[in-house]
Amino acid sequence: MTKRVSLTQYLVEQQREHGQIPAQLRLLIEVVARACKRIAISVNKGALGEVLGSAGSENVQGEVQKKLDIISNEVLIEANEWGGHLAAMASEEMDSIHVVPNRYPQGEYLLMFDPLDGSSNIDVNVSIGTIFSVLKKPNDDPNVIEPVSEADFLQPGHQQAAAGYCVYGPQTTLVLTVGHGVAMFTLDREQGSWVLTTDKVEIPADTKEFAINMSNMRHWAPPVSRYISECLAGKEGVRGKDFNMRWVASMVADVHRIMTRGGIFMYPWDKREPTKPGKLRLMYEANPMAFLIEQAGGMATNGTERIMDLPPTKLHERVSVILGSKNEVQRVTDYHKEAA
Ligand code: AHM
Ligand code: MG
Repeated sequence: MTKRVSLTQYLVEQQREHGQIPAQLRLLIEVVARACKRIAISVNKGALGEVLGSAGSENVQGEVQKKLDIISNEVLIEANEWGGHLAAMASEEMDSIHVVPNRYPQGEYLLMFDPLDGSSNIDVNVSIGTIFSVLKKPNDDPNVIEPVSEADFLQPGHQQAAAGYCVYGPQTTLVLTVGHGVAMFTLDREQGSWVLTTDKVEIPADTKEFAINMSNMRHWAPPVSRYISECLAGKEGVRGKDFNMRWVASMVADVHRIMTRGGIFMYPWDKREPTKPGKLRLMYEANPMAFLIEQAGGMATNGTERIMDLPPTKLHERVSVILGSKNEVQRVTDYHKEAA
């Protein structure tokens, strides 16, 4: 029988090999992974756990919150606030940052999350997920402990210490990077443990599969329309090959497919909301996914710039997202540059 490697063992070995996973970061990742197990239990119960449907409230972006959005947010906060590894948290579902209460020790990390991505898929029993990103609290003077503020979170994605997502689908899978490649862990439900099932994930540079919400076609910018129409033209067109389309409408599930077999995912800026840079959130969705995608050999841009180099100006900032197989993302990015 092959030896099973647990999440803890993987992290310990990463630390030995690269010496860059401080104990606090290891603890943080394990706590997030444990919270994801609890969220998975609620997701699996569905109607039996009375967790489906709307909570009757709206988040800061004016989106209707589902019961599971709120439950997942609370699970992540409760699990993380007492361990001493965090200074503060920020979530897609909260207006402002949640500073670790005084009764607990303050750690040096900042955690950001989209507690339950793909909310529109909750009630229809389609894959959903949790996305998270970890930054270090900036500290100019090690002798002075500054109170944590929202400005501490506004760091570009390339400064992330770790990022990951958990997909609640037919299997519950945790996908993680601490900056040395990407690893996937599958939840063994009987044992309650995360088992390493794929190490060193590699996204093929070429693909014949794209993911975009086609119903927005009439609103797209010309470079996006150009790219997709060339894909749709198939073998007879300039690309000379047939493309397939897949769209789950849960970013986690769409990105997970790309992590598994390649592809390109786009949620580009469109004319519906001309003044907003895009729909997806930079801090909770785009940056962590961009970090994972790049660590697996892929590419992530907003059409013109690398997502992880964008300087955030506010917590709930939105961004245009194009990510996945390198050669395709490069092509769409080139189309944007040519059109500029
Ligand atoms: P959410 O965080 O409220 O669930 O919104 C994000 C989701 C993404 O997972 C997905 O890519 C996108 O919204 C789908 O949006 P739409 O169906 O409006 O095109
Ligand atoms: Mg989301």
